[in-house]
Amino acid sequence: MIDLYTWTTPNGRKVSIMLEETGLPYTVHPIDIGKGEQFTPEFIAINPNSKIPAIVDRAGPERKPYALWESGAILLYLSYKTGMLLPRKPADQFHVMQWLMFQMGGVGPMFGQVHHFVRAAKEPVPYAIERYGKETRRLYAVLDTHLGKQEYLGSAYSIADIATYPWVARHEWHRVDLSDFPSVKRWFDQLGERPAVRKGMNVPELSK
Ligand SMILES: N[C@@H](CCC(=O)N[C@@H](CS)C(=O)NCC(=O)O)C(=O)O
Repeated sequence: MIDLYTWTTPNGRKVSIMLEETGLPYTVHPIDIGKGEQFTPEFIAINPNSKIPAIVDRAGPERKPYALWESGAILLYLSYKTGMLLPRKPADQFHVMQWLMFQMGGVGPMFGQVHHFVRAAKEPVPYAIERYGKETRRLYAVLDTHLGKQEYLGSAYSIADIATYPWVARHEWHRVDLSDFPSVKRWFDQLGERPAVRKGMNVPELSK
Protein backbone atom coordinates (compact mmCIF):
# COMPACT_ATOMS: atom_id res chain seq x y z
CA MET A 1 0.00 0.00 0.00
CA ILE A 2 1.26 3.46 -0.91
CA ASP A 3 0.21 6.63 0.89
CA LEU A 4 -0.04 9.52 -1.58
CA TYR A 5 0.04 13.08 -0.25
CA THR A 6 -1.27 15.28 -3.02
CA TRP A 7 -3.43 18.14 -4.20
CA THR A 8 -5.28 19.18 -7.40
CA THR A 9 -2.16 20.28 -9.26
CA PRO A 10 -0.07 18.98 -12.18
CA ASN A 11 2.80 17.73 -10.00
CA GLY A 12 0.40 15.78 -7.81
CA ARG A 13 -1.46 14.32 -10.75
CA LYS A 14 1.70 12.93 -12.32
CA VAL A 15 1.89 10.52 -9.39
CA SER A 16 -1.81 9.61 -9.28
CA ILE A 17 -1.72 8.84 -13.03
CA MET A 18 1.37 6.67 -12.47
CA LEU A 19 -0.27 4.82 -9.59
CA GLU A 20 -3.36 4.20 -11.72
CA GLU A 21 -1.21 2.96 -14.63
CA THR A 22 0.74 0.55 -12.44
CA GLY A 23 -2.29 -0.71 -10.53
CA LEU A 24 -0.46 -0.35 -7.21
CA PRO A 25 -2.92 0.08 -4.33
CA TYR A 26 -2.82 3.55 -2.79
CA THR A 27 -4.52 5.78 -0.26
CA VAL A 28 -4.96 9.47 -1.04
CA HIS A 29 -4.22 12.06 1.64
CA PRO A 30 -5.28 15.49 0.35
CA ILE A 31 -2.92 18.29 1.42
CA ASP A 32 -4.68 21.60 0.79
CA ILE A 33 -1.77 23.82 -0.22
CA GLY A 34 -4.14 26.81 -0.39
CA LYS A 35 -4.75 26.41 3.34
CA GLY A 36 -1.04 25.85 4.13
CA GLU A 37 -1.38 22.18 5.07
CA GLN A 38 2.04 21.55 3.50
CA PHE A 39 3.60 23.38 6.45
CA THR A 40 2.26 21.17 9.25
CA PRO A 41 4.88 19.28 11.32
CA GLU A 42 3.25 15.97 10.25
CA PHE A 43 3.74 16.76 6.56
CA ILE A 44 7.21 18.27 7.02
CA ALA A 45 8.24 14.95 8.62
CA ILE A 46 7.45 13.35 5.23
CA ASN A 47 8.65 16.18 2.98
CA PRO A 48 10.97 18.76 4.60
CA ASN A 49 10.56 20.83 1.41
CA SER A 50 6.82 21.36 2.19
CA LYS A 51 5.51 20.58 -1.28
CA ILE A 52 3.24 17.98 -2.76
CA PRO A 53 3.47 15.31 -4.06
CA ALA A 54 5.04 12.93 -1.57
CA ILE A 55 4.58 9.21 -1.00
CA VAL A 56 5.19 6.73 1.76
CA ASP A 57 5.55 3.18 0.46
CA ARG A 58 4.58 1.03 3.43
CA ALA A 59 6.44 -1.87 1.77
CA GLY A 60 9.53 0.01 0.64
CA PRO A 61 13.07 -1.32 0.17
CA GLU A 62 13.87 -3.97 2.83
CA ARG A 63 10.10 -4.11 3.47
CA LYS A 64 10.29 -0.94 5.56
CA PRO A 65 8.17 2.23 5.14
CA TYR A 66 9.90 4.52 2.67
CA ALA A 67 9.11 8.21 2.21
CA LEU A 68 9.92 9.98 -1.06
CA TRP A 69 9.23 13.42 -2.54
CA GLU A 70 10.01 15.26 -5.81
CA SER A 71 7.64 13.99 -8.46
CA GLY A 72 10.39 12.92 -10.90
CA ALA A 73 12.06 10.78 -8.23
CA ILE A 74 8.69 9.27 -7.30
CA LEU A 75 7.94 8.35 -10.93
CA LEU A 76 11.36 6.69 -11.27
CA TYR A 77 10.89 4.85 -7.96
CA LEU A 78 7.51 3.49 -9.02
CA SER A 79 8.95 2.44 -12.39
CA TYR A 80 11.77 0.55 -10.71
CA LYS A 81 9.37 -1.00 -8.20
CA THR A 82 7.02 -2.30 -10.88
CA GLY A 83 9.27 -2.65 -13.93
CA MET A 84 6.71 -0.53 -15.79
CA LEU A 85 6.78 2.60 -17.95
CA LEU A 86 10.57 2.95 -18.19
CA PRO A 87 12.36 1.00 -20.93
CA ARG A 88 15.15 -1.32 -19.80
CA LYS A 89 17.50 -0.79 -22.77
CA PRO A 90 19.92 1.95 -21.65
CA ALA A 91 19.63 4.07 -24.81
CA ASP A 92 15.83 4.05 -24.56
CA GLN A 93 15.88 4.52 -20.78
CA PHE A 94 18.09 7.61 -20.95
CA HIS A 95 15.96 9.00 -23.76
CA VAL A 96 12.96 8.81 -21.41
CA MET A 97 14.99 10.33 -18.57
CA GLN A 98 16.00 13.19 -20.88
CA TRP A 99 12.35 14.09 -21.53
CA LEU A 100 11.54 13.57 -17.85
CA MET A 101 14.30 16.06 -16.91
CA PHE A 102 13.04 18.41 -19.64
CA GLN A 103 9.67 18.35 -17.89
CA MET A 104 11.13 18.74 -14.39
CA GLY A 105 13.61 21.50 -15.32
CA GLY A 106 11.71 23.31 -18.08
CA VAL A 107 8.02 22.57 -18.55
CA GLY A 108 7.09 22.50 -14.84
CA PRO A 109 8.94 25.61 -13.65
CA MET A 110 8.16 27.75 -16.72
CA PHE A 111 4.49 26.78 -17.13
CA GLY A 112 4.16 27.24 -13.36
CA GLN A 113 5.46 30.82 -13.61
CA VAL A 114 2.91 31.58 -16.34
CA HIS A 115 0.15 30.16 -14.11
CA HIS A 116 1.28 32.45 -11.34
CA PHE A 117 1.65 35.68 -13.31
CA VAL A 118 -1.47 35.17 -15.44
CA ARG A 119 -3.81 33.93 -12.70
CA ALA A 120 -2.47 34.60 -9.22
CA ALA A 121 -0.26 37.70 -9.17
CA LYS A 122 -1.76 40.46 -7.02
CA GLU A 123 -0.86 43.06 -9.65
CA PRO A 124 -0.21 42.66 -13.40
CA VAL A 125 3.47 42.25 -14.26
CA PRO A 126 3.63 42.47 -18.09
CA TYR A 127 7.39 41.79 -18.20
CA ALA A 128 6.96 38.47 -16.35
CA ILE A 129 3.95 37.42 -18.45
CA GLU A 130 5.93 38.19 -21.62
CA ARG A 131 9.11 36.45 -20.41
CA TYR A 132 7.52 33.24 -19.11
CA GLY A 133 4.82 33.18 -21.81
CA LYS A 134 7.46 33.34 -24.54
CA GLU A 135 9.54 30.57 -22.97
CA THR A 136 6.41 28.45 -22.48
CA ARG A 137 5.48 28.76 -26.15
CA ARG A 138 9.05 27.85 -27.08
CA LEU A 139 8.80 24.70 -24.94
CA TYR A 140 5.47 23.79 -26.58
CA ALA A 141 7.21 24.18 -29.95
CA VAL A 142 10.03 21.82 -28.86
CA LEU A 143 7.42 19.25 -27.79
CA ASP A 144 5.51 19.75 -31.03
CA THR A 145 8.54 19.15 -33.24
CA HIS A 146 9.46 16.01 -31.30
CA LEU A 147 5.92 14.61 -31.21
CA GLY A 148 5.66 15.27 -34.94
CA LYS A 149 8.35 12.60 -35.35
CA GLN A 150 7.27 10.01 -32.79
CA GLU A 151 4.12 8.90 -31.04
CA TYR A 152 5.33 9.43 -27.47
CA LEU A 153 8.15 11.39 -25.85
CA GLY A 154 10.18 8.19 -25.47
CA SER A 155 10.17 5.16 -27.75
CA ALA A 156 6.95 3.98 -26.04
CA TYR A 157 4.42 5.45 -23.57
CA SER A 158 6.42 6.18 -20.39
CA ILE A 159 6.87 8.26 -17.25
CA ALA A 160 8.04 11.15 -19.49
CA ASP A 161 4.54 11.36 -21.00
CA ILE A 162 2.93 10.96 -17.58
CA ALA A 163 5.05 13.82 -16.19
CA THR A 164 4.19 16.18 -19.03
CA TYR A 165 0.49 15.50 -19.59
CA PRO A 166 -0.95 17.25 -16.48
CA TRP A 167 1.00 20.41 -17.33
CA VAL A 168 -0.25 20.48 -20.92
CA ALA A 169 -3.75 19.88 -19.53
CA ARG A 170 -3.54 23.45 -18.24
CA HIS A 171 -2.80 24.90 -21.69
CA GLU A 172 -5.63 27.43 -21.35
CA TRP A 173 -3.98 28.76 -18.21
CA HIS A 174 -0.85 29.35 -20.34
CA ARG A 175 -2.92 31.21 -22.95
CA VAL A 176 -1.86 28.50 -25.40
CA ASP A 177 -4.20 27.33 -28.15
CA LEU A 178 -3.32 23.68 -28.80
CA SER A 179 -4.35 24.03 -32.46
CA ASP A 180 -1.09 26.02 -32.82
CA PHE A 181 0.77 22.83 -31.78
CA PRO A 182 -1.00 20.03 -33.71
CA SER A 183 1.35 17.21 -32.71
CA VAL A 184 1.06 18.13 -29.03
CA LYS A 185 -2.71 18.16 -29.49
CA ARG A 186 -2.65 14.71 -31.14
CA TRP A 187 -0.57 13.33 -28.25
CA PHE A 188 -2.66 15.11 -25.62
CA ASP A 189 -5.95 13.77 -27.04
CA GLN A 190 -4.48 10.25 -27.32
CA LEU A 191 -3.29 10.19 -23.70
CA GLY A 192 -6.59 11.65 -22.52
CA GLU A 193 -8.30 8.47 -23.75
CA ARG A 194 -6.37 6.29 -21.32
CA PRO A 195 -8.54 5.20 -18.37
CA ALA A 196 -5.61 5.56 -15.93
CA VAL A 197 -4.97 9.12 -17.10
CA ARG A 198 -8.63 10.03 -16.66
CA LYS A 199 -8.73 8.53 -13.18
CA GLY A 200 -5.40 9.98 -12.11
CA MET A 201 -6.40 13.47 -13.26
CA ASN A 202 -9.37 13.30 -10.90
CA VAL A 203 -7.21 12.80 -7.78
CA PRO A 204 -7.79 14.06 -5.18
CA GLU A 205 -11.52 13.89 -5.71
CA LEU A 206 -12.88 16.78 -3.68
CA SER A 207 -16.59 16.60 -4.48
CA LYS A 208 -17.29 13.76 -2.01
N1 LIG B 1 9.83 19.93 -8.04
C1 LIG B 1 8.70 19.58 -7.20
C2 LIG B 1 7.70 20.70 -7.25
C3 LIG B 1 6.55 20.46 -6.30
C4 LIG B 1 5.65 21.66 -6.23
O1 LIG B 1 6.00 22.77 -6.65
N2 LIG B 1 4.45 21.43 -5.66
C5 LIG B 1 3.52 22.51 -5.51
C6 LIG B 1 2.15 22.10 -6.06
S1 LIG B 1 2.25 21.67 -7.80
C7 LIG B 1 3.34 22.82 -4.04
O2 LIG B 1 3.29 21.93 -3.22
N3 LIG B 1 3.24 24.10 -3.72
C8 LIG B 1 2.99 24.55 -2.37
C9 LIG B 1 3.95 25.62 -1.94
O3 LIG B 1 4.81 26.01 -2.75
O4 LIG B 1 3.84 26.08 -0.81
C10 LIG B 1 8.09 18.27 -7.71
O5 LIG B 1 8.12 18.06 -8.93
O6 LIG B 1 7.61 17.46 -6.90
